[in-house]
Amino acid sequence: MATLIRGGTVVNADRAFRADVLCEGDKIVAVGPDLQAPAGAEIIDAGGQYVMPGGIDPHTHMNLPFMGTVTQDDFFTGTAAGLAGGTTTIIDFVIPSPQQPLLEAYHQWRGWAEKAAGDYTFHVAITWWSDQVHEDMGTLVRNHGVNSFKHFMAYKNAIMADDETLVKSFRRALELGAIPTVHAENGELVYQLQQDLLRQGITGPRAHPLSRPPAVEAEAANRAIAIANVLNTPLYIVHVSCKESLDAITRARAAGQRVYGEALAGHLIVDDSVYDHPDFDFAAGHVMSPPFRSREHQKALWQGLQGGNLHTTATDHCTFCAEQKAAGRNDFTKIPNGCGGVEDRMAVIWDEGVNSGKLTPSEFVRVTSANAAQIFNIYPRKGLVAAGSDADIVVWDPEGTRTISAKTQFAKGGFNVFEGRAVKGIPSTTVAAGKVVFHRGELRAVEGAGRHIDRPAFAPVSAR
Ligand code: URQ
Ligand code: ZN
Ligand code: ZN
Repeated sequence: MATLIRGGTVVNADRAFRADVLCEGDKIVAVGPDLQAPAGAEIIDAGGQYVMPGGIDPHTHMNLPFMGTVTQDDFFTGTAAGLAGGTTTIIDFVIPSPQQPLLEAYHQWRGWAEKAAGDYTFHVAITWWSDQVHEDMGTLVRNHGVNSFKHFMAYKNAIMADDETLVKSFRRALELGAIPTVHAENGELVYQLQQDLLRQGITGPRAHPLSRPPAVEAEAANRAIAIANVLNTPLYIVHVSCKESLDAITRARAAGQRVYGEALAGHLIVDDSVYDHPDFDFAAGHVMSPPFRSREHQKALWQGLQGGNLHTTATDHCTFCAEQKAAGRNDFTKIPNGCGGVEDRMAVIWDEGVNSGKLTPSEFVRVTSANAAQIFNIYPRKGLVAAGSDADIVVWDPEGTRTISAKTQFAKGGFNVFEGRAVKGIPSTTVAAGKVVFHRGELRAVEGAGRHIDRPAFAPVSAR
């Protein structure tokens, strides 16, 4: 089975150039001018379009059991929605319950992911600590292609990692050549501010951002950076939402520390005025953590991407429907935290980033695909259009337009934080593992076609 993508401009993180792309099986076999199509090949006309590496979303939660319920998108519907938006690989999360053996949780998630339509791989969360957790981290790195371990510094009385767990886990990650990642919010401060607000009778979605101000995120970002610095580990901070956290990353990087930052498409576009909306479903639909911030923070995050202090864009795709969000109608702390975005990430970042001149097409590829591939050690298999790389490609029509709406999306949950946004620049075709899985609005995702992607450990470095 061959696919020839003809007449386009290939855009990689380093350069853009006119070339055809020939895929055979699940690999790119040739990139160059005037390639000939083998008999029976599917031909994609990419004239006037960009041919880019398939998007990598390094932060999703398909089929997540959370806050007493389970997300609307499972691994099939979530990855299929990603394919429709040009994202061909997701990095999801195994999140063991406290005291749950890591390997038991890992195999549970692997089972759920077998229905995926696109490629996937997992960060594993460290939500508790024991000698067995220490051992299991080694097994996951050596035998299961895990090279990143997540730590929730928020969600007290649930999955929050305290400082002892952070220090022991970061140290273990270093021994194993794996990278620690964090959800940086001070869970104790969130909890106390939540109780304060409830005591004052402030129970609606508007209280959500009041219980998690930027300073609560920045404290945790600074603390994680300090721990990583003392232990000499790299650090990846997920969903950096505010200027204060970005400034902490910028300071650390300027001092030579290896810290990476992730920005969510939602946090780059949506501001906290959504919480003022009188309709509960609308405001609750935007409840996620960290919350959407006031407008100056979006400006700072874009500058972070432009300046190289934020490295990847993600979505934290974690969809709940209105009925599920209504669990918190009388108590905002019970609104399941999470929003969608896996289907729209690339289009909104192109529309807001490239069309405005903030990002070049190559910088767009860097922050939607190549950087995530390099940071999590699957480059150049992923994140590059070149012979030998996986045939994961998005043909991007810079003149194409669409209006984003929950009414027309493939993702589940019936809500979209980008509702009504007209975007210019959209995928015309997505190729995953060499097969056309999306073409001009027609989704051809196949349940179970996605593969688990092993991510090798980095060369272990000596602890200080
Ligand atoms: O915190 C996360 O990343 C997960 C639980 C999704 N929910 C959210 O509000 N971000
Ligand atoms: Zn998080
Ligand atoms: Zn998340």
